[in-house]
Amino acid sequence: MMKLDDKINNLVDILLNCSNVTVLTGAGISAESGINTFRDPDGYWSKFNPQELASKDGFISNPEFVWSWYQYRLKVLHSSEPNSGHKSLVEFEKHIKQFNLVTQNVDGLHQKAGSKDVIELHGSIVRNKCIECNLPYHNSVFDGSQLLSKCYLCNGLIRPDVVWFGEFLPEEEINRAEVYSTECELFFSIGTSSEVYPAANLPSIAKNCGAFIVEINPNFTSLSSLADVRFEYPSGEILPKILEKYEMRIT
Ligand code: BV8
Ligand code: ZN
Repeated sequence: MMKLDDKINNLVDILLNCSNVTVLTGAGISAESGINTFRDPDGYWSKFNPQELASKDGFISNPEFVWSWYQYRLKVLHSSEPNSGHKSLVEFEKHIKQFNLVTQNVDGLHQKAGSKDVIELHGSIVRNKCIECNLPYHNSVFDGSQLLSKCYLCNGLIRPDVVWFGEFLPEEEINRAEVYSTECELFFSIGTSSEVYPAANLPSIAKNCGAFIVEINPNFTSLSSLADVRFEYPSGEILPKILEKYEMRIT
C-alpha cells in the first residue's frame, strides 16, 4: 500500500504539468463546515424522501413543508463558514492557468471562500424565483425566517432557485461544465457520491478525453473504479496537504 506522502507527491508531479484542471464538488466538501450531506448515513435522504423535498411536485403539493426545509438549510448556512477544503481550491485557482470549478452544491460556500468563477449546476438556495414567471426574488433575511410568499407580478408561489429532480439544469452551466470536462488534463471529483445525473457524467466525459481522474472521498462511490487515484480522506484534511506540497514545488 503506497504511503500517503508518496501518493501526494505523485499527484503533485502530474499537477505541475497541468495547465487545465476541472473540479466537481458535491455536498461532502461542505460537510466539515457543518452542512449535512444527502446520502451519508445521517444525511438528509436518511430522514426525508427526496421526491417530497427536492421536486417541483413535492413543492406544489406541500409548499410550506418544502419552503421551511430550505429556510432551515439557509439558517444552518447562516452560521457556517467555508472550510480548508474550499479555501485550498481558491489557492489552486490562483496557480493553475485554466481552473474550472463546477459544483452541485447550492450553499454558496465556494464563493464565500473566494473562488472567482463557480459553475452552480443545481442553482443556489441564496436565490429564489417565481414558480410561474421565473421573476427572481431574494431573501430579505438569511436566518431562516423568510416566509413563503407570492409573486407580486403574477401571484405565483416563490420557490428556491435550485434544480429539483426532473428539472433541467441551467443550459449554460451544464454546457460549460461538459466542455471543461472534455478539455481538462486532470479532473478532481471531491465530496460527491456520483449518483446524480447529468453531473455524474462529467468525470466519465473527462476520462474518455484522456484526463487523469482524482477522487477525494472517505467512502467508495460509483466513480471509484474509474478513478486513477483515490484519497479516502475528508477533503478539508487532504486538500491542504496536496496544496502545501504543490506550492513548495512551484516556488
Ligand atoms: C435532469 C436539489 C433532465 C438542490 C437535487 C440520467 C440522465 C439525466 C437524468 C437522470 C439520469 N438518471 C436519472 C436521472 C434523473 C435524476 C437523477 O440523477 N436521479 C438519480 C438519483 C438517479 N436527475 C435529475 O432529475 C436532474 N435533472 O436530469 O433533467 C431530465 C428531465 C426530466 C426527466 C429526466 C431527465 C436534476 C438533478 C438535481 C437534483 N437536485 N437537490 C438541493 O436542494 O440541494 S439532488 C442532490 O443530490 C443535491 O442537488 C446534490 O447536489 C446532489 C448530488 O449529491 P452529492 O453532492 O453527491 O451529495 P451526497 O450526499 O450524495 O454525497 C456526498 C458524498 O460526500 C458522499 O459520497 C460522502 O462519502 C462524501 N463525504 C462526506 N464527508 C466528506 C465527503 N467527501 C469529502 N470530504 C468529506 N468531509
Ligand atoms: Zn411571477
